[in-house]
Amino acid sequence: MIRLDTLEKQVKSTYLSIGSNIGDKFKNIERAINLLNKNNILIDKISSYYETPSWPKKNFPKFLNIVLKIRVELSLNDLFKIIKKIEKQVGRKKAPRNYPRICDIDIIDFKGLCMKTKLNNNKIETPHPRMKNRNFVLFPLYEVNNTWIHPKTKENIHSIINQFKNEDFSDIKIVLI
Ligand code: PH2
Ligand code: MG
Ligand code: MG
Repeated sequence: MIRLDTLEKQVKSTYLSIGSNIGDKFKNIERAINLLNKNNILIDKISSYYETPSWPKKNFPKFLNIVLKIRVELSLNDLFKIIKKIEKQVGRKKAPRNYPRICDIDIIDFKGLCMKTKLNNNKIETPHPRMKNRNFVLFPLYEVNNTWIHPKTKENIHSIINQFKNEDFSDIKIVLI
């Protein structure tokens, strides 16, 4: 007999990063989670809330970041569309790259696949091309799956985190809500 958990494992997990550094950052992230739920996105795990300086401009307000482990049967483009809709619903406005934002949702890993697509003016790439040196992605990702493997480089999450500088460890704090 096929056990149900064996079947479920066949739907490979997807990982999202949510960040906010304007207003009530915790509430903004909570709203994004509620809206993902309303869009039938199944959330398996939610990491702790992590506070880090804004990268690359440390003089911008600090970020609150989390990672979600989710399961979706959507295509990458359809997931991207839902995410963009939710960012707007939470209140995101157009701003230059890396500027403060109410809600940013990034696809970190889509079902362990390596893909590049374009939707309107947006380039979509998975795994996220700049994730490897971001402590605010890797630490919460480690918390939701400590056996995660980078789909492109095949490195495990331990060796990626081991390449971090001292600053990457001292700059990040878990925020108790
Ligand atoms: N997101 C960015 C740019 N810089 N810095 C932190 N700490 N957290 C983020 O989520 C973040 C950032 C672009 O989306
Ligand atoms: Mg981002
Ligand atoms: Mg983004």
